[in-house]
Amino acid sequence: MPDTDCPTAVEVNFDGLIGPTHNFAGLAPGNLASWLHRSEPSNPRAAARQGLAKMSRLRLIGVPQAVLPPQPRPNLRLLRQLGFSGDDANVLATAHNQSPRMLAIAMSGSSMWTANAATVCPSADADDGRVHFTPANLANSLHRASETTVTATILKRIFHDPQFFRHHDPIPCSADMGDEGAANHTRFCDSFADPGVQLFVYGNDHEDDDRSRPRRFTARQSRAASESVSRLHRLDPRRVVFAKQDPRAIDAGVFHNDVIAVGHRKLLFCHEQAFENSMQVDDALRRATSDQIRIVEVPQRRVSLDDAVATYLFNSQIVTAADGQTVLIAPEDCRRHPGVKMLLDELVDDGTFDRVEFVDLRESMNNGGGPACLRLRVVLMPEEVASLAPGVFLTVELENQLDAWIDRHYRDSLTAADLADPQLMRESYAALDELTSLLGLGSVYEFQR
Ligand code: SUG
Repeated sequence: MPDTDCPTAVEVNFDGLIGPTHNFAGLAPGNLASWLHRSEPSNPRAAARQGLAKMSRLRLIGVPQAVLPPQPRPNLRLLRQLGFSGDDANVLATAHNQSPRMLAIAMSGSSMWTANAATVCPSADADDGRVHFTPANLANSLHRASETTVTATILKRIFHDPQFFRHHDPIPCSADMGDEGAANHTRFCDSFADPGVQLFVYGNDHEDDDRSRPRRFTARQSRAASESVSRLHRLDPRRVVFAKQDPRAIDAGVFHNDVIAVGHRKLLFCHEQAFENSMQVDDALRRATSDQIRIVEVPQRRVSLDDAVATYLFNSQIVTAADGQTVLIAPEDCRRHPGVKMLLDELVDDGTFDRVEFVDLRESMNNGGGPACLRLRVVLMPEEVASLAPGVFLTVELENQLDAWIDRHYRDSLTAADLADPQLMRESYAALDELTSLLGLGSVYEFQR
């Protein structure tokens, strides 16, 4: 747990623990990796270990790190809502026979990507001085939309004190109100305790004409949803910027803005094709931050859009380590790509980053989730930190316990045929039941009641 005597705010990374049913089902619209790896066997144990190793690395360099538990899978409630009936084993078997896709949806481990869990704005930015949470409605796909209710429960359980935290309902779900959370939201500030400037990035706007819509894939985030979140969070409109994704980027596989841009404190690191009108976006950000922002825009001739998507360069995390260094936590794929590696070396030489660390997240990456997808950033004042359920902070002790817990409960291979196995359901529920007590959260899931 971060030192609560320290008078300043901290940015805590809440990473999603990768759950025991992590699998590759090709469910995600516009996500090239998910499609490319569909039906391959997954390795949930390696996946969870890779995620935990990243958290461990951040903890070791002095970045406050916490854990969000996975969703209960199989999602039997969903399968019953879809008309599969009988006892649990029968529900799974019928879903497998009649609609393997629906079974995969009910087994998805997609809640690991907590950048899509919610949009969060710190108390320094809201006019009521509270931290605001809006769970993402994830309206674009059923496997993701069915995360919202449990996500809201978990967030309310951890951030439970109404004196400090305000939890909103998700934005009402409809095709034109998609909200995918913090993956399309970035906050800029000097020190974390200062009021920040928020950038909300959307892909669709009801005023779009044919030229400004992607042709191949659907834009997942709507302007109307982003505007609603900014109103709900009681932000100062002079400190909010809305920017539209370049539709060509969406068609190249940029299904969230965090696949093409990442910000930290006063730095925006992005690809030149991140936004439809980059110059306007840059100007608006400079105005809102009183020229306090540094924008490092990588040109297409240095890294093509396709290479940005393939390496997930911009899905790196930028963090300030305890020694004050600015560290880029990048996927291993960036080290292996000569052009991207050369760019990163130059960015260290020119002082943009003090160093780059590479992390192996193969299992998550194969479903389109890099380092930044796996974390939800929450900026907290010391008294807000002190009010949280303490068991969610990653300590050496919790890390060892989680390591042993993964070992005890996780399989090292899952195929589509395994998803209907009632034994996998029992293993998954037993693992999650144990996890909520490890994290000190009490009972969270319906199956625990
Ligand atoms: O919504 N993949 C997720 C990946 C989300 C990554 N998050 C951020 N960029 N912040 C998605 O596309 C794949 C599931 C499957 O195919 O089995 C999936 O849902």
